[in-house]
Amino acid sequence: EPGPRKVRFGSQRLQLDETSSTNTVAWEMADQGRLAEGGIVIAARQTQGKGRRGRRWESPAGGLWLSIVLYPELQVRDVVPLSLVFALAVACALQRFITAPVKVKWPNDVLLGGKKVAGILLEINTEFDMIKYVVAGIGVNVNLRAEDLPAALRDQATSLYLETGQEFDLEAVLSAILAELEKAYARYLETGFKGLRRQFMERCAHFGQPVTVHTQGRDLSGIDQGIDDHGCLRLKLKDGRLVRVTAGDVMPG
Ligand code: BTX
Repeated sequence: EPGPRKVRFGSQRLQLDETSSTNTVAWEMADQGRLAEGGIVIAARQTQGKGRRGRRWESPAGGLWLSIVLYPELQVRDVVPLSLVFALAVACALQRFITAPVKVKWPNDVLLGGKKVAGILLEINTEFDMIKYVVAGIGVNVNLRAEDLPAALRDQATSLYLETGQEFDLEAVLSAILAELEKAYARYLETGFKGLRRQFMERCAHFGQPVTVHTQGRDLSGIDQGIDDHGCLRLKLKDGRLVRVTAGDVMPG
């Protein structure tokens, strides 16, 4: 049968107790050809968990901290929207466990009660515009207690435990996440962002609301108009102009 090959997520698994960053470990393994496509590196704790733009990601025990390696036959510009595709998949997976709505915030966050419960960090290794591999890092605050997070983060970060008062089985949450990621990835390879757009629109955090987007060193304020077929954020500026943003940080207001 021709058509896109199906990648199994979690086909290979390296389980670590503590590491600097699962993205760093997965990157090195992929470089050495030691991680099959869909293979994961997962750690109970990270000492140097990474967010985007050199930011830190708090990764104490009680969360899911994992990285998946992929070898997509795609252009770099078509790989970038994967952070949103994966955020959506994680949101769908978490929704299986809780009733409160799980939202997605462009381009890579998963929100619960308006606070960040999970994040995606996509790192792409390219050579002359060709993709060698992609490492998709996924962090989910599952059973974190308030005291597991620095005080400064408590009004913007949450966990499944903090929102529900319940503890969740990490392996069960992990299987749900891997299943949803696998499904979303296959769908994306088949249809591009188009096939996922509706699902995203149903889960997006700030649609129709005023937001400020920090992008390329400046702030753009306007109304969130959702995303286009390429996964770009559409923003209607105060002067009525419609702009598309490919990367940035969104804040409400
Ligand atoms: P981001 O740059 O969108 O978000 C980072 C920001 O989120 C931080 O600056 C801080 O304000 C806040 N933050 C830090 N830690 C947490 C937390 N545990 N929960 C909620 N908010 C937090 C998001 O980057 C991408 C995160 C990916 C993390 C995974 S974990 C496995 C893999 N390995 C690795 O080093 N990173 C990825």
